[in-house]
Order: sequence, then C-alpha cells, then structure tokens
Amino acid sequence: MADKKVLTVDNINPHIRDMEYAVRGRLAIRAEEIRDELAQGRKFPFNTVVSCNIGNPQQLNQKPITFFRQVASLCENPDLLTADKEPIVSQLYPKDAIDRARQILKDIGAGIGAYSHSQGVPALRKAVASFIAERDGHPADPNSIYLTQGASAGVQNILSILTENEKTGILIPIPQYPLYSATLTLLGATPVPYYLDEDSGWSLDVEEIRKTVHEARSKGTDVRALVIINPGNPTGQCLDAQNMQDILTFCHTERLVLLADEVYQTNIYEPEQRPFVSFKKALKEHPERDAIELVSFHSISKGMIGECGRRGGYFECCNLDSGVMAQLYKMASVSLCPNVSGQIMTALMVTPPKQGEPSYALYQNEMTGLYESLRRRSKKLEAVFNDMEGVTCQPAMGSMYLFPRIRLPPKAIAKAAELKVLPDAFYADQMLEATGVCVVPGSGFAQKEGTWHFRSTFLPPEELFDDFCGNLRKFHADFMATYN
Ligand code: DCS
Repeated sequence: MADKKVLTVDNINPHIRDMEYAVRGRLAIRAEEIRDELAQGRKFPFNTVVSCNIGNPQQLNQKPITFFRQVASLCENPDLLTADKEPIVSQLYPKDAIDRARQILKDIGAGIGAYSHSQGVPALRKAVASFIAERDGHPADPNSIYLTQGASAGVQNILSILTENEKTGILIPIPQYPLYSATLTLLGATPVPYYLDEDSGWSLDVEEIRKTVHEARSKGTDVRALVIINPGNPTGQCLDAQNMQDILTFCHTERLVLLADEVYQTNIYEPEQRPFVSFKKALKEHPERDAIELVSFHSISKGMIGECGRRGGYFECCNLDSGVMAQLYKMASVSLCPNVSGQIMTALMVTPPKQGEPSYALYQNEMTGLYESLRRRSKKLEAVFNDMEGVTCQPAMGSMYLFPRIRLPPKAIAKAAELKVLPDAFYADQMLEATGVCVVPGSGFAQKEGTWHFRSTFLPPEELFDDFCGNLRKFHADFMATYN
C-alpha cells in the first residue's frame, strides 16, 4: 500500500476525468510525437507537420503586427524610454509607438510587473469602451467591461457564475467549440445542445431552439442561457441582422441570458453580403434593449492579430443584475488580475494607429495584406474540399476554419470499428500519417448523428498553400481508392 499514490485518476475530481477537448486531443499529441521523430531523423512521407487543428496563426509563421509589438516591447522595457536613450530609441521606434508606450505606462501607473485592478486597468478598459461605442454607435460603460486572459477565461467565469447546480442548462450549438462542453462538464452543469443546419449554411432556426428549450425544461433542466458563436467555430457562418433580432426576442420571451462569443468579428470574408453585427449593437436596436441580459466576448487571439500566446481579451456585460456584477467582481478579484501584457495588447487591438500617425500606413498594409491572404486561402481550400469525391463544404463567411462533410465508404467505417475509433477520427489519423497535416475530427465538436466531418484551419502560409492543398487532394483520392 505504501507505494500507492494518494491521488490517482480514480479519485480525482470526476468532472475533470470526464472533460474532453479535441482541439488539443489524441491526434494533436500524435502530431507532436511525429514532429519530434522527424527532428530525430525518422522518415515519414512528408517533411513537416502542419498544425491545422488549432487557430494559432503565429505558430504557422504569421508575422505579428509591427506597431503592437513595438509598443509592447517598450512597455516591457521602460528603460528604453529614459531621456538619455532617446537618440538611439527614436531611430529604432516610430514616434507614435514611443508616445503610445509612454501613455500606456502612465495609465498603468505601477508598471506591468504590478497587479492591476482586478477588472483590468481602468484606462485600458476605457479604451475598450470607446472601441465598442465606435463600432456599434452606442455607448459602452468601462465598469461593465472585464479584461481577461483570452476569451476562454471570460467564458469560464461566466459559465461558472451561471451554474447554480447540476440542473442548470446552457444551450450550446452543435457543432460547437469544445471550450463550452468541456467547461460545462467541469462545472457539472447540463449542456443543452441545439443544432445548426448544415444545408442552409449552418443557419440557426429560433423555432428549433425553442422546441429544444421546452423539451429540456419539461424534463426538469433549468435552461438559463444561450451560447452563440458568431462568426461560427467550427462552422464559419455569420448571422444576419434579422436573425439576431429574432434571437434577442427569443431570449427575452424564454428568459435566457445571451452569451455572444464574437472572437472572430474581424475575420469576415463576405463583408457586403454578410457583415459582422455585434449582439451589443443588435441589442441596442431591440425594443427590450434595457431588459435582455447579454455578455459578449472578444479576444486578441484571432482576427489578423493572432496574439494567442499573450492571453488577452475582454467581455462586456449588459443588463446584468447589480448583485451579480458584484459577485463577478469578487470572482475576478480572487485571481487578482488578468496578465498586464495581455491587457496592453487588448488595448492596442482596439486603438490601432490612426490616419496621419507615422505607423498608420504600415499597420494598414499589414492588416489588409493578412486579411486578403486569409480570404484567398479560405476560398481556395473550400474549392479543394468541394472538388473531392464525397465531400461537401460550406463557405467560411467568417472565422479561420472550414468544416467539410465527408461521406466515408462502408469499408472505411468497418476499418474504424475494427480499430475502435470513430470513422472521422480514423480519417483524420490516416491524413496525419500520410501528409503530416493535423486536423480535428468532427466528433470533437459534435455533429448530427450519422454525419462525419473534420475541421481544418486555412492558416498554412500562402507560399506553401498549393502544396498543402495538393497533399490533401492526393491523400483523399488514395483513401477513397483504398476503401471504396
Ligand atoms: N471562443 C471561440 C469561438 C474560439 O474559437 C476560441 C479559440 C476561444 C473562444 C478562446 O480564445 P482565447 O482564449 O485565445 O481568446 N479557438 C480555439 C480553436 O478552435 N482553435 O484554436 C483555439
């Protein structure tokens, strides 16, 4: 008995044991192993592993936005801002980057090595509020904004405060980004899945959700919030303004808090046909603008910025009860504060260089270049998928992913059963071993029963994109030839 550990997998928090997160699951772990084996000289049919399982742009060589890093680096090393260094530093950094860093350090006061206000530095929250006001044409209150370590931390906090007990039900889309299902498992709350309709471009039918709510309530689930990911992950759809009004009315009549995950709000690829509208703006245009409870999330990880590793973002609360707001503040204060570097990047995201400032042209160039390239890559990969035998793929109106549906031959399904893996996981395993491309099987996001998908980012660098597409085409043709 002496060598038996006190803590074992059998006696840990069972919610953690049950939690699943496929974006960094078994396949991603195997991809890392292959990466190590390649480095040690082992031969594979490819030279590099391409991580298309995760929306992590800088891992796939996307360059950071110059101005943001200039300001961030000066904030990290305020020694560079002393008068004696000015002659050197002014040659290395544009004046607006220097001025901005000075201003941010002044706003922060104690410097970035000190804990800040638990909600985030007030001046940086004010910058976020101004951004929201300008984006939506309606004011925002800095005291209703929390700066967070990525949107993930905000979502976890809000789901946590929403969970009264195991009967608490939260509506999550299927397919969904597994942060939601995983967090609800951890909290012991009840996920209430509602389905997006693939054939109509992953659209959301309010009447279908209403049926789901009534059914769950009739079985004793206390459904109290609706999660909407817009633009969608993994599905890439973008909601239209009328649909959003209907969703708000639905939340009001069914008494639901609306959680709007808007981390892909600048990854919009059909801006004329389907521009991004924030739920905050939609709320302000709704007759029940002062009643409907809304929390919306944003992040520095996505867009053209892709500063995933810095962990920054925010959420804004509208119409929440003041007592709940006080409890939310208490929760944030237990973690002391979000990391200050992430707060700085969040503030930079919302206040980029303006026209007339020295860094404006370069900033615009970098952002537009990245945006156009992402858009081209999304269209190219979509066409490649739609050209494959048995594959259909809805366009990405937004986000960083495509989620093609694959119709697998019976022989492939039988082989997967023999190996005791799901058919889409088998397909993704084979793809990784043949091409080095790591994707996520659709089962990691949940999908309509009997359908199989996978999710791939379109983030591989443009100069390698044709090779990447060619490898996928060849793999799929070989796979179908083997199992047909
Ligand atoms: N919400 C959605 C819809 C996301 O896709 C992600 C990250 C997050 C929240 C959390 O992001 P941050 O915590 O970094 O702000 N997307 C994951 C994904 O599917 N691939 O990469 C990470």
